[in-house]
Amino acid sequence: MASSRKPEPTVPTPAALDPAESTPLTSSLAPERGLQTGDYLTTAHGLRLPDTDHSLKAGPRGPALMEDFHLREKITHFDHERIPERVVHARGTGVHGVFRSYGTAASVTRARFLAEKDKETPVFVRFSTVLGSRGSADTVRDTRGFATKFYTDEGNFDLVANNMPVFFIQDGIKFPDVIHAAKWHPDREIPQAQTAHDTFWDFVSLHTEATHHVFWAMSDRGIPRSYRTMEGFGVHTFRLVDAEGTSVLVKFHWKPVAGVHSQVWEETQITAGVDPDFHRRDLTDCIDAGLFPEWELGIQVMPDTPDESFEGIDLLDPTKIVPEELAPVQPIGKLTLTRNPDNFHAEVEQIAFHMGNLVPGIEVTNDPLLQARLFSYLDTQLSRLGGPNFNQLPINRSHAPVNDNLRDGMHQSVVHRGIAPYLPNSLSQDGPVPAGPEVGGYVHLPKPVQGDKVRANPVSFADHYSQAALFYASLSPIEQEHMIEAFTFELGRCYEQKIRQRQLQVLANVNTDLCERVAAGLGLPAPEGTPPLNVVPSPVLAQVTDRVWPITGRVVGVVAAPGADLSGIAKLREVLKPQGVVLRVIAPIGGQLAGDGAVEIVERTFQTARSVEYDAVVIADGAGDLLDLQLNILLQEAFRHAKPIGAVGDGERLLLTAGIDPAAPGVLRAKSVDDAYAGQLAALLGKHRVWERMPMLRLVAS
Ligand code: HDE
Repeated sequence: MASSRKPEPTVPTPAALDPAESTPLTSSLAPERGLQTGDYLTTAHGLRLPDTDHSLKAGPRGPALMEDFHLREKITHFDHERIPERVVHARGTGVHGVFRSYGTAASVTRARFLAEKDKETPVFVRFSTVLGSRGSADTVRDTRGFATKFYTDEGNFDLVANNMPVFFIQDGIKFPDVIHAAKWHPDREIPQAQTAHDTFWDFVSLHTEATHHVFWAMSDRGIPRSYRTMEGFGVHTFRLVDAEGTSVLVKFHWKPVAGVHSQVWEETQITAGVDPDFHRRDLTDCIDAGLFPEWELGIQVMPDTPDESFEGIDLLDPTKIVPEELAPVQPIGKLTLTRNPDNFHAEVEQIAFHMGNLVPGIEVTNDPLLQARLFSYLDTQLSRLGGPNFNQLPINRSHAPVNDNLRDGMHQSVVHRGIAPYLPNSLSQDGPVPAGPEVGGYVHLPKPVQGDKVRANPVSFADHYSQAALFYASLSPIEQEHMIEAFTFELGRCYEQKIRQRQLQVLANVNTDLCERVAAGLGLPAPEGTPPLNVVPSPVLAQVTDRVWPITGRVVGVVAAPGADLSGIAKLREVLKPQGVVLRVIAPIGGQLAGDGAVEIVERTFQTARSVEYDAVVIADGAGDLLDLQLNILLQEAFRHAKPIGAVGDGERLLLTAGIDPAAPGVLRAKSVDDAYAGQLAALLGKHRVWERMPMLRLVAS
């Protein structure tokens, strides 16, 4: 059959915008669709098949016949459908998009996709968690991967980033160790996708260079609301080179246009059970609805000095950031994600990123973590994708012409011609010739290299605490509270007292108050430490600020019932839909609600709705007398998770039924919905959560 089917509606598409408006901007796999042609079912080699439901047997009750080639082909292929999951970052999802350069990087790099103004480059982005297996939940506490393949016309450039700007270790040789410690215990393969266990805390308390990354992981950055609301960081320092051969050192940043937002801890745990695909669904739903997520790519630019340091910060140390106050992030382009994959295996599973996929004008530095990555990403694909020809897979193919002398190997799909795949040769008529810089050849900047052979770190790598202290001091009070709770929870889940004590000692060397409060939660004495003095915060690191963010892709649950005021719901939608907000009606039973000539489709019932799906919940007028335990739980959770709550008309009565104080912060009451009311709700959504409610909730809890 023809393969141009519409995507299956596995979930209700957010009704905010017409999916037909979501025009794909890129189509890197288009030619491959031609491999499935014709109208009839066939074998893999094109033989038409009349029946695929009955194996060939010796009589209807007899054994299957060995000669049944169709049975054998079908079962054999099925038996080999799975490939090894990634050794880290196994759980993830990916989408297509486009990167448009502002041209502002022209002064520092000759990479054309960055330097040329308004140049559009197709991309594929894969987001991931690090620790869990392929089927694990999206909302666990973890670092997130944010890997981008730019299909530039000078070859592929891969920016394999994370949502945290630092890493656990300073030298890649420790990577197997940190991952062995952070993943499940090898005897029973538990816990899945968790850092709250002994081996993780054993490792990080013994390897104190991990402290800064641990602080990021225990912060709200470890539990993002959405992939759309995460920053991305290249972590390492890279070297950019312009056409004259002048170089600068840079750090790459992805800044989400929607802002940086997180879930709260209890919410993540409920989400992991209710909808393990929460982040994947959120991303694909938004793209299907034409609500394209966007990020700005920015660079911090530092001089390329012989000591590769800036303001006393060693730029080769991947456990250190350069505060943006010292080197501002300069925007150089915009990423827009526009199209979901057609086939998860072919695109998301088979994409292979590699730190060595560079283009002229972008170079690596001697960061010892980056150096090990340059080996690992190529190597890991050999077992994951089964051989050296994975670059021929459609999703990995360069959009620039490829003319290599690599030959043969497993899964070779190119019919190479010619007899002399080597250089120089005197036999090829049309073989490749070496490309000098004048025709875009990649020529490494001739940096001098020298040194004694040693297994050692630079002295500057020895400071493990000052930037963790800087990060903690930069957070808003509510984020600091969350971090204290996170440390207390995670260490509370360890069995070994010595590990807790050792980690408390680490905390004592970062911040005394934090250490004392975590120790109090664990019922342990707080050790004495030597925390850094005169810590200068970097306010830009806080995610809870006064800023109001775009609310594209936010979901509002509207509780309604037969007889509810449907015109109020329509008014709410009229104001919020143009801002990209999706309204979902929740009612006692499915179907639709009708009245006064209006109709509302019920998307969730009290049985199928859970609070975690919504960024805000509004009770419509006429729903005030509903009595339902599940509904009460939904409202209580939304309230506990600091989400804006609305109560229109008699809706306030339902709040009281659920035990919610109608006068609490972030509870919007009104007789009816008008522009001003909808605007207030939009403003609360734009601040993500009603954090003012949190201290009150803590008082109730204690
Ligand atoms: Fe990775 N990492 N990594 N990593 N990493 C992989 O490559 C590795 C590191 C990151 O969506 C693997 O193809 C080493 C830092 C992302 O396909 C593997 C070291 C950062 C992804 C690998 C690091 C990352 C990976 C597993 C220390 C942030 C997912 C599958 C020297 C800047 C890519 C694969 C995707 C994946 C090795 C450290 C990000 C094994 C040895 C630092 C986003 O090659």
